[in-house]
Amino acid sequence: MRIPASKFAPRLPVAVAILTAACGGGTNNPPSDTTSTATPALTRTVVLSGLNGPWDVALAADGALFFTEKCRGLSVRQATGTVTRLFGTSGSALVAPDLVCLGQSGVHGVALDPAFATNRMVYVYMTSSLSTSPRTNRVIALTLSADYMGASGRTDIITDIALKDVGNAAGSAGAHSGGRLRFGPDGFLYVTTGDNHNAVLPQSPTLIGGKVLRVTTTGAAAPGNAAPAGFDARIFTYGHRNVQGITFRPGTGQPFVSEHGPNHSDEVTALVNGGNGGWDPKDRATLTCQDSYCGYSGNPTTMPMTDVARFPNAMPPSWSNNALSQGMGPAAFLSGSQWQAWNGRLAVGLMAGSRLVILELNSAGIAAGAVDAALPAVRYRALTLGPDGNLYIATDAGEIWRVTPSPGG
Ligand SMILES: [Ca+2]
Repeated sequence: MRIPASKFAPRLPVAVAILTAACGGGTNNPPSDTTSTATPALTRTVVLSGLNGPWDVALAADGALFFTEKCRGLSVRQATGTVTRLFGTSGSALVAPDLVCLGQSGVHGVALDPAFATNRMVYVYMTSSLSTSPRTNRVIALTLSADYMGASGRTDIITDIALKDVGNAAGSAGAHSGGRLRFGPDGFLYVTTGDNHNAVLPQSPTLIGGKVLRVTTTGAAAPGNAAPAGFDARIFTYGHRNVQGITFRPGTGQPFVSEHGPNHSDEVTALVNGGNGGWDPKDRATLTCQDSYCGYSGNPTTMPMTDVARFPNAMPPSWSNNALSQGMGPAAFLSGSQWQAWNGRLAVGLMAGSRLVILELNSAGIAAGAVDAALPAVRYRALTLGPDGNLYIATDAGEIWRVTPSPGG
């Protein structure tokens, strides 16, 4: 079902061009493309189709497109069109016998090392059976061959991200594993995790589910993480439910995350180092909870995604999908003058909502407007801005698109 954006947020006011046509020298600066008030036209190209649950996309500067499939592994499509299965199930260049595909869980995020062009390092987030009772989610580093045909040197740099190994009254096994990987402009790897329908995780100082981690390329805590004393040093922010997207605001570098709400209140949040997202689904006397998990038992007042009654200093949402949860998925900032009025805006994919929302943020990072992009109604699973300035999108229908902006929308 496609629901108009106006049901959830006010449409953007019509932008008014106030720049003069000619500046005539003096101290005036000529208008730059970044001040364009035109909405871009979007050209959508299907790059790959027939995929089995594509989950994330990463682009190399030479045009190579990496993608994960949840139950299959990591593959690459070279700029020539050649597709190679690099890591995962049988048939991959490097087989991972420990790959677990379980409900929502499996092979999730992929990120290329900032020095990929020279070191060929790639990172993937994968559910693994190498740890047992329970199994876990891991972040795995791989080295690719120069010709993109082989992978080697597997190193599991994080091994202890919680997995919902067994189903319970709150839902099926494999639920809420988070799993997006992105390098920040600071050069560190950000890893998003989920609450596993385990009420203890989000506010736990030592268990790393329901968190955003910030680590080095060896999985060690990045310097400067500012979670409270006693917290695992890898934790950047905590108190999250199931973070599906992370992206960095152009100009400031501030990370923004997108996460599912329960049956209300999907949220986008501007992260503050050491901050609490305010999700705490532990038992509450006023609610009837299932298996000690109260996440589905309340409403925006009794079980808020950001509980400022319990955590007055919790990070406020930049945008809340109001009364409903539409399965908020990935997020990516649009950047570059080719995006015209959307340069610097935040694209957010909704899965059940089947729409791509473009958020205008004010200087404090709070949404000032939201419009739907003119794209098909599908489940938006992954968003990545490529080095070519185009937006790459993976859908649950098994496709990867390249969306190119051009004048005249
Ligand atoms: Ca929150």
